[in-house]
Amino acid sequence: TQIEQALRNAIITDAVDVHFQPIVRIRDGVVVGFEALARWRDADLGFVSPAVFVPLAEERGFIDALSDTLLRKAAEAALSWPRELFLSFNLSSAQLMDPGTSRNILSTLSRVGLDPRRLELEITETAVMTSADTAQRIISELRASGVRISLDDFGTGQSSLGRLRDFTFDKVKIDRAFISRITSDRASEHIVRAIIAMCQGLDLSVVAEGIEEQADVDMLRALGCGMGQGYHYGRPVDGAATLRYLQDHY
Ligand code: G
Ligand code: G
Ligand code: MN
Ligand code: NA
Repeated sequence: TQIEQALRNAIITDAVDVHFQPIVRIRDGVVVGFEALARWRDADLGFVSPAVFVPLAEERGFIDALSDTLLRKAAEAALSWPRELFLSFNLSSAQLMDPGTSRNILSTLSRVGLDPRRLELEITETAVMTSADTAQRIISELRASGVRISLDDFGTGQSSLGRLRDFTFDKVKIDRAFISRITSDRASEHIVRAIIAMCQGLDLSVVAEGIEEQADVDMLRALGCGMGQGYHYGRPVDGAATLRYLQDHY
């Protein structure tokens, strides 16, 4: 298809870009890391969402090439940051079915020169479920090298709680569906409260996604949530704007 050919071409010509969104310590608003988010604008197609082109690359079998180039760019950017903030990078489900993934990631990091302890990989419940044994092996190999693993979009997948028992994660990212209603809907507030308490008991870090208002911050601070992310703190922006953001924020 046209879009597939354009995407393959964009990978070869290094035209797929990475933006970064701040992740902040809620207690004091200090920036602790950034999530890398793929961005692609094609001359003919215009902006294409990663929600479209990532699944396409998975389906057509070139997600490794796409992810390699994105991780390389993201890791290079992370090296230019003035502090040793962590880099959070999304892994797709197809990558968790491929036994070569851990080696690919570690070799990209080593080529760029980014310490694996600065990398966090975001995976979803659906992804770990589809190929549990392979996923578990990939996760173990990466964690053994110091890479941390985040469970993304937490609360929206299937059998979330069992995943926390069976797999080894470092962090949980509470899906923004809960955060967007946290000040208006008592059920969402109770669910978020329970997730935070559970994470404390399991010794997992927790990030609230989709924070858009100061009222959300106030509530999450009262609930003892460690980290937050969302438009309230900053939208995803390109590498240069990320450096400027870091000059203006702690
Ligand atoms: O930033 P945005 O809302 O457009 O992202 C849409 C979806 O694409 C999100 O689910 C996000 O996790 C995913 N995504 C963004 N960048 C990457 C990437 O580099 N790799 C993978 N696998 N998914 C990504
Ligand atoms: O699936 P994942 O959580 O990786 O997707 C992250 C996506 O959420 C990014 O595409 C980003 O653009 C989007 N996002 C980040 N912060 C906010 C926010 O505060 N509100 C909304 N609606 N979307 C957000
Ligand atoms: Mn994510
Ligand atoms: Na998420």
